Amino acid sequence: MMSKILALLSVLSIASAAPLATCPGYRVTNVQSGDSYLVADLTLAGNKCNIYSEDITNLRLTVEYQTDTRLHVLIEDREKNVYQIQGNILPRPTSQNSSSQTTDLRFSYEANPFSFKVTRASTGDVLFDTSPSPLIFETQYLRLRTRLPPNPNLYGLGEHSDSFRLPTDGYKRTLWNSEAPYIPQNQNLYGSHPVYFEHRSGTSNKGPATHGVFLRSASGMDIIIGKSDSNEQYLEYNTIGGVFDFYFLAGPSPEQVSKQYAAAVGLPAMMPYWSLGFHQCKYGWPDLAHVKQVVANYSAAGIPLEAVWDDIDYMDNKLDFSTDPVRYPKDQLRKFVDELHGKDMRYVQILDPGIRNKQDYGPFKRGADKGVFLKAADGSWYRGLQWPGEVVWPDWIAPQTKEWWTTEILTFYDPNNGIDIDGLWIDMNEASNMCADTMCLSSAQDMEARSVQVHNQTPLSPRAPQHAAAPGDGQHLGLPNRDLFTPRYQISNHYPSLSSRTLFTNITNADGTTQYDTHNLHGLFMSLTTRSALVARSPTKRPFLLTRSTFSGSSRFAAHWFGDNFSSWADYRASIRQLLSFSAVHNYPMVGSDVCGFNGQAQERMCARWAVLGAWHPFYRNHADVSAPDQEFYRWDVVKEAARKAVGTRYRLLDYFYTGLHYASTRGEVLVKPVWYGWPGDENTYGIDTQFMVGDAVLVNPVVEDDTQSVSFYLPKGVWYDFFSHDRIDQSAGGQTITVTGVNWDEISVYIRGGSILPLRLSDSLPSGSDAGQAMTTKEVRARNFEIIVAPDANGKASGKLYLDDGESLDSSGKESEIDFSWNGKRLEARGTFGYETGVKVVRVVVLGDAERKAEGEWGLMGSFTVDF
Ligand SMILES: *[C@@H]1O[C@H](CO)[C@@H](O)[C@H](O)[C@H]1NC(C)=O
Ligand SMILES: *[C@@H]1O[C@H](CO)[C@@H](O)[C@H](O)[C@H]1NC(C)=O
Ligand SMILES: *[C@@H]1O[C@H](CO)[C@@H](O)[C@H](O)[C@H]1NC(C)=O
Ligand SMILES: CC(=O)N[C@H]1CO[C@H](CO)[C@@H](O)[C@@H]1O
Repeated sequence: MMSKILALLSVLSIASAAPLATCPGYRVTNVQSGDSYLVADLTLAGNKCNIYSEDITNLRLTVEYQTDTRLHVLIEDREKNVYQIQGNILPRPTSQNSSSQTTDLRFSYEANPFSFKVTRASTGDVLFDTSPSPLIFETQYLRLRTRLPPNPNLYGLGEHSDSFRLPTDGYKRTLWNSEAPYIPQNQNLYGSHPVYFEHRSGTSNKGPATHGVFLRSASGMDIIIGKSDSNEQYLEYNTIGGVFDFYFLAGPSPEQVSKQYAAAVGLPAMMPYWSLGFHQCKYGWPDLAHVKQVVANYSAAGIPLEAVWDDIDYMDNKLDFSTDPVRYPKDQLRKFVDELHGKDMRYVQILDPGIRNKQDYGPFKRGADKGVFLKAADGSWYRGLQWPGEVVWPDWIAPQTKEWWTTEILTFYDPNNGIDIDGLWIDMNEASNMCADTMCLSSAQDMEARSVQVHNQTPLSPRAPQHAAAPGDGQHLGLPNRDLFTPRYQISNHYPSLSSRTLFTNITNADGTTQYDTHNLHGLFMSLTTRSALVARSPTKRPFLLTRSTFSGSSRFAAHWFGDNFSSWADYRASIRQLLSFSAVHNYPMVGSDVCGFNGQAQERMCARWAVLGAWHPFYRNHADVSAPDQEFYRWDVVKEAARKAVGTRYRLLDYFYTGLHYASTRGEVLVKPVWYGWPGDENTYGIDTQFMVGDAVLVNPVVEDDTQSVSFYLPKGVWYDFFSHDRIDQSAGGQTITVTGVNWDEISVYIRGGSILPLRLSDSLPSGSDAGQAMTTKEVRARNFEIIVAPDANGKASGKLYLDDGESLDSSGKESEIDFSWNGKRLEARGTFGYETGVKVVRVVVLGDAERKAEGEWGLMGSFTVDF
């Protein structure tokens, strides 16, 4: 009896008693440095503390002054066995060998115990300082803490639905990609973006400055922001693997940090022009006849509908690459898509990663023949549960998977005899597994409810996974001999364990890495593979792809929506916070929420407000769950009117959005930004997450309270013009909170910032001179003439830009126009390059002000021009 109790006690002491502070840390030896780098050995400075696993004795430190604004600090195991993200999925930023004498970010260290600081040379500000506690680097637990100034302004670390500026005490961000119905706050959601921006307001002799910290790690982790017992502010990384691979980004302006982050993880993909149109989708449309009615009813309501989306309803028994023979017969679906194309409309379908494992199912059979699916240890396919029933999952890392997936896409979506889609939507790619527990044992009810075939075997095999490469080969494939299923440090996943509702973390990938290390990259790998299949299908066209699960760098391949939210005012507000985090911090411009909410019943006024708000998000799609009532905009009078006006306004601004996307995809500029990006010295702006800027010219202030018609918002310093009435507000003396009342359900407060020039499409003007009325498709928008809105600043000056191309070519080089407008108080000048051939003209110039001025005429967009007032 006694001995048993003792044994139990000793187990407990390993698990919880050893205080983290007793860990010895590391000491620095063998330092070598040059003007642009420093390398050193780190060696455990005492006895192993083995808190959650085993301390790694020998580490290597590499510091690179990569550019004048990017500092790389890598702490890795000397043997290079610990997993690091594959370079082909997220290429490493390379060093330009900047000089440590000229960069703004300086690295310094303490040798024993090792800690380091990153200091901004120009101000002496310490940006990162790991001295509060010793570095812990174990086989399955890593910890690093940095000291921060009190109550720092921190942003990012998504995907989450929390406040845009993160809480600073008792706050934990868990990064572990997961299906997350109802996008709960304070929990891990579908994607992982281990990057934060910190903004400092400056002091009387130092200006405001922002910097960024990107941890290039796909490991599951908890990032804790809090205050120590001695009330010292900190941010602490607790990961279950990987290495500490930091990129520090100097800014100093927030927009510069965004650009530096884009340079580190890759620029977002340029989107086709049409994808800025309005999209409608619904899970649960019963049949094709119903979908046709939706299209007809939008048309009858006079609301422009650009793209129709089909959720899994179109599939035969929810199988990828199939159509339901009764409800969506293939020949009729083909005819429907042709009809849509005839009306210049678009069609998008969903695909899921789970592949039904049935011998007579072609995609499975062909995949199995090529060996593309993840395997259990005994060599059988690793199985789980998804919409079609029992499924297997592609190993996106296996080279033959790309070939197989591309062939399936080329065949099923062959324009000549298949479904001629315009884009694809990939879902459930966290990956989501519907088994209620890790062993798939208590799933019978789940499955019955979904009327899928019962699966009565555990999807596992008993033997341990085999590494494709031998341990100790120094290839970053992951340490051998870890507990890949139940690591002792448990991150705060919102499901009970790491493997709950996803793929088992002890599954081995084709290259020898394991799901334990690559889990957070599943959506990224699937996005890369699917995008490349779309390019193979239409080699000269820009693909359109939407993904649910993301990681840093996913915007190179796909757009993103914020997942399965709720039809509530709370989630209407959450969409703004998510928009800001993704667009401004996560380098993700093409994003939006399910407008009017995915789950639950949309209420008329809320849906009207959301229809209007959604029109100011880059990606604009109404979508709802099978369990939710229909919520197409035309179903309520108030919403119908709101949507008609909102889409009309959006379509006038479509080239403004498109220009923003172009510069996001070529220069890393930020399309949607928080107010503080424009006023980094104004502390009133730092916490704002109910307003946003689209580009530099437009401030959007939606009504955010439930069921009200008034809104209070902050109007920062400057001259402003109401977008709709053109009324001028002079706020030059300083920012102020403004209250606007009587905002109808179809209205929204939008201001143009003084100093901007906005090119807008005219709804009623064609080059032929005839009046065409509201453009119903983006193709019609592209045929409309422009008016140029000049909004002078306090000095009477303004500038702006316009980018034009054919809207769909993958490579537009030589066929683009990049036009810079400037206004000096008397003359508008348009200069730039004019490679895009267009008959569309500027037919009106409006100079805003207390006395508005207008010039009408015809100015072509194939060369420079001036307009004098
Ligand atoms: C930077 O220095 C390294 C090491 O000397 C060298 O291999 C690399 O080519 C250099 N890179 C550039 C961009 O000069
Ligand atoms: C379309 O409108 C017609 C006429 O109002 C209505 O009967 C029908 O139910 C609507 N269908 C859909 C799918 O909205
Ligand atoms: C993964 O871990 C579970 C739980 O211990 C175990 O049942 C299973 O056999 C393991 N699978 C592999 C492939 O090692
Ligand atoms: C971000 C947010 O407010 N999410 C909410 C979505 O809806 C569910 C259910 O109503 C809430 O639990 C979440 O908090």
